[in-house]
Order: sequence, then C-alpha cells, then structure tokens
Amino acid sequence: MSEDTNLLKNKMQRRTFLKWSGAIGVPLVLGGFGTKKLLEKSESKPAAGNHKKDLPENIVSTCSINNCGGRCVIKAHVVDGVVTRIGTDTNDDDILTPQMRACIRGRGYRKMLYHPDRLKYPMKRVGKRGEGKFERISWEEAIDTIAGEMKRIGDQYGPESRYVNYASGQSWGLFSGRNMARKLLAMTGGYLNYRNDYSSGAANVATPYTYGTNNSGSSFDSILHTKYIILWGQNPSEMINSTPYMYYLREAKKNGAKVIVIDPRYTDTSIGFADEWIPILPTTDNAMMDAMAYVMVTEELYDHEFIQKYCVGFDEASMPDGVPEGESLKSYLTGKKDGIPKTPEWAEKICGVPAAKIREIARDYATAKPAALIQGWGPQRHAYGEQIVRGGAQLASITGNVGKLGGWAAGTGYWSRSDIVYPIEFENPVKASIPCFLWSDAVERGTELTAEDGLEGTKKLKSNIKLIFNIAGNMLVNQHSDINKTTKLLQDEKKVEFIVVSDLFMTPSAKYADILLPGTTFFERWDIGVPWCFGDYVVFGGKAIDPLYECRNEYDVFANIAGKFGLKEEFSEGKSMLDWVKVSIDRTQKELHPDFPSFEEFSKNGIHHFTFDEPLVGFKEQVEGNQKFETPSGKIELFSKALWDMNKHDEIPAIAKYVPAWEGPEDPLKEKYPLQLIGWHYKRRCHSTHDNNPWLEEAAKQEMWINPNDAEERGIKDGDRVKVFNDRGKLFIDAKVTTRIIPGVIGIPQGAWFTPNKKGIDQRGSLNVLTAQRPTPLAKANPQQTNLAEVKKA
Ligand SMILES: Nc1nc2c(c(=O)[nH]1)N[C@H]1C(S)=C(S)[C@@H](COP(=O)(O)OP(=O)(O)OC[C@H]3O[C@@H](n4cnc5c(=O)[nH]c(N)nc54)[C@H](O)[C@@H]3O)O[C@H]1N2
Ligand SMILES: Nc1nc2c(c(=O)[nH]1)N[C@H]1C(S)=C(S)[C@@H](COP(=O)(O)OP(=O)(O)OC[C@H]3O[C@@H](n4cnc5c(=O)[nH]c(N)nc54)[C@H](O)[C@@H]3O)O[C@H]1N2
Ligand SMILES: [Mo]
Repeated sequence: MSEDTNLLKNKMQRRTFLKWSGAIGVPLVLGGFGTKKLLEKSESKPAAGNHKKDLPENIVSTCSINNCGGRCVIKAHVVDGVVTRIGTDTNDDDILTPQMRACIRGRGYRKMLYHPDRLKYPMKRVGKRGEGKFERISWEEAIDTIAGEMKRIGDQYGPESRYVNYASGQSWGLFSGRNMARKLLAMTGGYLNYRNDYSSGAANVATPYTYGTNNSGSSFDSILHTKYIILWGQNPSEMINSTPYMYYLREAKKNGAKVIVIDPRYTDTSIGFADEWIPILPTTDNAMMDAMAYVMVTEELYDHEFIQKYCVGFDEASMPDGVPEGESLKSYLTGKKDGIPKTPEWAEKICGVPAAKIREIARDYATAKPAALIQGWGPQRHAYGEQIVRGGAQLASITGNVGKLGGWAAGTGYWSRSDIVYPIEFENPVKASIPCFLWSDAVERGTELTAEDGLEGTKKLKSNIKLIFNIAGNMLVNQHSDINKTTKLLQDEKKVEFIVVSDLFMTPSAKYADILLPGTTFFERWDIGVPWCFGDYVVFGGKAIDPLYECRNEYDVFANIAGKFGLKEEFSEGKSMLDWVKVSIDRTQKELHPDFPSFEEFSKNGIHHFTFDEPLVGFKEQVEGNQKFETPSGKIELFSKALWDMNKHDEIPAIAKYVPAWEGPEDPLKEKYPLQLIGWHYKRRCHSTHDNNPWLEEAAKQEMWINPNDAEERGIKDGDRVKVFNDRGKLFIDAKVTTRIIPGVIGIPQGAWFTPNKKGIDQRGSLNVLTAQRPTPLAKANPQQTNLAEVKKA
C-alpha cells in the first residue's frame, strides 16, 4: 500500500565517514573493503559489541519506515558513532499496549546499514542505460544536472511529462523521498499524478462499490470477540500488516475462536494458527464464495432481517430501477438466467475444494455468529481481483456479520486509529492522473491514454512520460510486471529521457538511472514511523548516527535542488528534518491528541499507543445507528447499479461472481503452460528490500515451491535447479518439493533481485520476469499473481 492512500483515508556529512573509518584505522577506501573490515571487527566482539570498552553506549530508539505494514521499535546500541547491535521492544503484551517487537528483518538491519555494497557517493551513467556502468561525480554536479533536466524537460514537453514513480521503500514516515521530489516538482510547474497502489489496487476501487468506502475493517482487538475466523488468502505470520496482529490472533484462539485458512499454500499462518487449511486453486475463490452463498440461500441460513434492512440487490424485490429481471444475487446463485445453479459441486470442479467441505464452511460461517471473514490482498492481485473483495463483502453481508463486534465486513479492510499531523504540504498544479500500474503505458503511449484506460483529470495527456524520479523504490524494474518488457522500454533513451534513482544499493532499478544518488537508512535521520491503516500506534524515529560516506537524505537533496530554482527557503521553510519532527509532534498535540507525548517523552519511550475504550467496529454507526452507507443507495450494494451501467457485464459484473481468469485454470493456454504461478510476500524481505542481506538468505532462501506430483512428472527432486518459463521470460531457481502447495500450482516469493546472466536470463528467481502488464478491468490494477508457466529441470 502507499502512504498516499493513508493520507487520503485520514486526511557532506563525509566527515562522519572519516571519523567512523578513522576510528579503527582502516584505509580510507570509499568501497567495500573498509566497511567490511569494520563490520567484521564489530561483529567479532561479544554481544555488547563494545570494541572500545571504556566508551559509553547510547541506546537510540528508532523505527524502520520500509513498506511493511507493521512498524516496530528498533533500539540501536551506539558506541562511538557505530551501531554495534540492535535490540527491540521488551515490554509485556497487554491488550491496550501490545509488545512492538521487531521481526527477523528488523533485527537484521545492521547488515543493511553496514553492507559493503552501500552506494557511497553520487554517480552518473557512462555506459548504455541499464548496463550498470557509472562514474563518481560530486554532489554539486548531480544537483546541477538534475535541476537542469527538470527544467529542460518541463520546458520542452510540459509538466505532465514529469513523473515520480511508485516507490515504497521509505514511505511510512514524514519525509518519503518521493514526496520530497513531488513537492519540488509541484513548486516548479507540476508533475503527472498517479492514483491507487500495487498492494490492494483492485480492492481499493471495488470495495467502495459495495460499501461506499475502503474502511471496511475493524481493529484487531475486536477478533477477541469472534467465534470463527476465516483468513481468506491472508498470511499474517509472514506478511506483516500490523505489528501486534499475531498477538490478537493468539488471544482470539485462546478465547475459543476456530481459524480456517484458505490459501493455495500451507502457509506459516496455517501451521501456527489454523484449525483447518483449505487449499484452493488461485483465481477461483469466487467460485467457492458463490457456492457458499448458494448453500446459505438454499438452506435459509442467511440473515433475512439484516439483508432486508441494509442491502440492495439480494433478490428481485430489492433491485434498483432500470435493471431487467434475473440479475439479482439470488437469481444468479440459483441459475435463473444461465441455468447453472452455483452448487458446491459446480464450484468443486473449478476451485478444487471438495463440495462437502464448501457446505461445511458455509454452514459454520453462517451460524457461528459473530464470525470474521478477513481477506488478504494476495487473492486480489489477480486478473479479476475486483471480484474477490466484493465476494467476501457479499458473504459478510448476507450472514449479517457487518457492523457487529466480533464480525468483520471483509473487502479491503482498512481501519485506522493512528493519526498524526503530516506538516509538509504541497499542491500539484497538474490534475491529470493515471493508475500507478499504467506508468509504463504512459511512457510508451501516454498521449493516447483515455478515460477507458483510467486517465483522469484531463481528456488527453500532452506528453508521454519523459522524466522519472525513482526514489527509494525498485518499481522501475524489479517490482513492476514483465521485467523484460520494462527494461527494453527503459533502454530506449528517446522514450524516458532522464531517470534519477536514489537508493541504498545498486538494485536492478538503480542500474537504469542516469543520475544515481546514495540515500540514507533510517538510522541516519530523524523521523516518525507511522503504521499502515491497521495500527493504533506511532513509533519514534531517532537518528542514531550521522549519514555514512557521502550519503544524503532526500529531504536535503531536494532542498538543494530547490536552491537552483531560487526556492530553497520556500522548500524547507528554513527547517531541518528534526525541526519538522518537532512541528509534527507539537501540532499533533494541539490539533488532534492533547495527551500525545512531548518530543522528549516520545524519544525516550520509542512508541506511543493510542488507547481506546472499546474496539473499533467497521460500519457500527450504520448498523446500530441510523447512518447511511456512503453508496448511491445508502445501503450495502450487493448489486451495484453504477457497475451495471458500465455495460461490461462479462468482466465487470454488477454483483460479485466468479469470472474465469485469463491464465487461470480454465485458459486453453494451460496446454502449453500447465502450472499456475503465484507469489507471496516473504518473511525475509520487504518486497525487494533485504534481498542482499546474507543473514536473511540463510534464514529463508529464495526457492520455488512445487507439489511432489508436479515435481515427479517432471523428474524434479527437492533442491534441484529448475528453469521456469512462459512467453514473457525465463528464470532459474532451486525447487522446494513440498506438499505445502496444491498440485497444479507453483509459488515463488516475490521481490528477489532481477539478476540476468549474459543471455539476459534471471538467475535468482525474480518473479516479475514471468508476470503480465495486462491490468484488471475496473481498477486497472496489477495482476501479478495470475500467471501460467512451465518448469523444467535446468
Ligand atoms: N510479482 C509481484 N510483484 C509485486 C508484488 C507481488 O505481490 N508480486 N507486490 C507489489 C507490492 S504490494 C508492492 S507495495 C511493491 C513494492 O515495490 P517497491 O515500492 O519498489 O518496494 P521495494 O522493492 O521494497 O523497494 C524499495 C527500495 O528502496 C530502497 N530503500 C529502503 N530504504 C531506503 C531508504 O531509507 N532510503 C532510500 N533512498 N532507499 C531505501 C531499497 O533498497 C529498495 O531498493 O511491489 C509490487 N510488486
Ligand atoms: N514480511 C513481509 N511483510 C509484508 C511485505 C513484505 O514484502 N514482506 N509487504 C507488505 C505489503 S506492501 C503488502 S501489499 C502486504 C501484502 O499482503 P498480502 O497481499 O495479503 O500478502 P501476499 O503474501 O501477497 O498474499 C497473501 C496470501 O495469498 C495467497 N494467494 C495468492 N493467490 C491466491 C488466490 O488466488 N486465492 C487465495 N485464497 N490465496 C491466494 C498467497 O499464497 C499468500 O499466502 O504485505 C505487507 N507485509
Ligand atoms: Mo504493497
């Protein structure tokens, strides 16, 4: 997800390096050697890591703002300007103030901070774009070049040619680099906006058609009151979207809740929490959902009163005007029009879940009261991802689990209780926007995009994208679909004329920079870490050490570029990052929460929990009070007239239903590429971040899951090197032969760095070599889980 969504919802420090390296007497090499030596040196010491015993240790409470949903307390132990070890929150768990402990990634951050491959100084490209050949330049030259190109491209093509790519590497604080770039672009004519995100892109657009909003979740302490939990394609043991979620799930189980996990993989969450794992074929969840609804309808297990009072479109009597007979949910389920009742037997053939099991889950979920159907976002990063979120919401609604404590409304599931003031504001004079997933289209054929493609704010763009700022993101290459297609596009210097990347490492995206800037880690700057919308806490981001080498915070970089336009003072308002942190705290106290801690308290405690008397329950006001839902009808729209009026009923149906996916199990392409390929968000990485961390590679290596049936058919044994391929590309990876994945499906954890060999074939298992750029029909979102592929022994 992106902080934009969150906002919407709520409304030469070279000196240090000299000191640092000089301290242990390593030669002044601005390369790997000195750093490596230092790391070895500090690691060979006992836990306290105090290589100078007489020097005091200072513990700085800080926070990672990479794009996992959690935020956690990271305690940097600093001795003489060096982080020697990392601790975390050790407070006891409590319902109101749960422990905010760092996961394996959080505990492994020193390997990132002192990684020998850190970018150390600004560079300019000297070879062909993408070749990875760079030459060191001064900061002055980097800043001059960037300011010059911003102006040249703006003058020549207009502000709509300037773009800041989706980049989530430092999005969850006050100063995300991409916002700093946007602020400066906004101050100098503007830039092309994007909407939506890669996380819940389909859900974000679809859920409001049912509920009028994406705020369809409840706070996690509410699950302590539930009897039955379905985690539908959600894997919170590994995928962190809120640091204390696991604690609440454990408590819910202690209170007797039964947990069902529906996932093609036997996930860590299934192992740790599930009473039952229900394997399912990817892209077919809606068939199971339809059949569950069929069981509820035919066995009269639905909540008549709730539906009558709060929903439209359930049966023919509750349909909006102007729609012909036979289009209601009930008519669809019973096969009134197409002659196909959506029975569990019908669904079993599609999704692979036995009919008897579908019946059992339908009955249990409908009668448990209250029951929580919680949806992950993996199942909506699919060809018709819009359907699954509306499908989940449909089940929650017809069982009357919406607006009730211990129930859950499903859908996108946002909720939030962690608002602080973001003091850095700006307004883009350009109103045109594209769906974020279509940025590569906007490079190729921006001026041809129309409202049909999702262009908003203008009828036509005046230019294709010509300048890209890619700040703390790997979306330029690694995280976007179809790497081979994207890299070809970017190699053409006539298309995008200028690319700036700021990162910590020479990532696959960084290789495509024209100017490459060395960024800082969160240890090297002040900030406040804000969780995703699934948290009720904020974490202090203390600065533990000065920036290493010639690394610079993007805030300072863009303030310097602003200087070239005579706008430095206007950009920074004369404030440092520390000043802004203090402004945020002061204003949060004055404008939002009088009991918010002072800077001193916050930095000492490291964390602030917002506490509440009772759990937040999504749609409580609508169900208990008289408030209307924010939909056109004021009710839950099981049938959406707005979707109906789009008149694309096959791909954008007005009720949620199973739509067979291209590259799904029913696609004839299966003859050629018989395996469905999905990915997941791996515990050892945050997307592509940490892929180069050796500790984490040891903890959880990059490997492809394949079922023994599929492996045997292909003569593949556990640990074998295999080639995975489809028409878009090929990659090599080691196979993990395991019954933890359903037959017919292979799984590759997303985020490994694209590492091509001489022939351009990936060696590391970078999933997006195989994914498609075809967007979902309504949201124009990323379908990165919908792929067919074949595997051979390498
Ligand atoms: N196939 C497939 N593709 C996917 C997904 C999927 O499920 N499957 N998921 C999608 C989703 S949900 C998302 S959100 C995107 C995420 O994709 P991105 O937003 O590109 O996220 P990361 O890959 O983590 O890239 C973050 C970059 O920032 C750098 N970085 C980290 N911290 C800092 C810092 O403090 N300063 C600077 N300057 N740089 C820093 C890291 O080194 C890294 O290169 O990927 C999407 N891509
Ligand atoms: N450790 C870690 N945590 C993270 C991140 C990370 O990179 N690493 N990234 C963060 C970000 S930006 C995001 S957006 C979230 C992502 O959060 P999610 O999208 O919820 O996470 P995923 O792991 O992509 O998908 C969840 C599960 O969906 C399953 N799945 C895939 N296809 C289907 C399907 O068709 N049907 C069903 N039923 N299940 C399916 C996968 O096997 C996986 O176990 O995670 C966040 N948290
Ligand atoms: Mo995401």
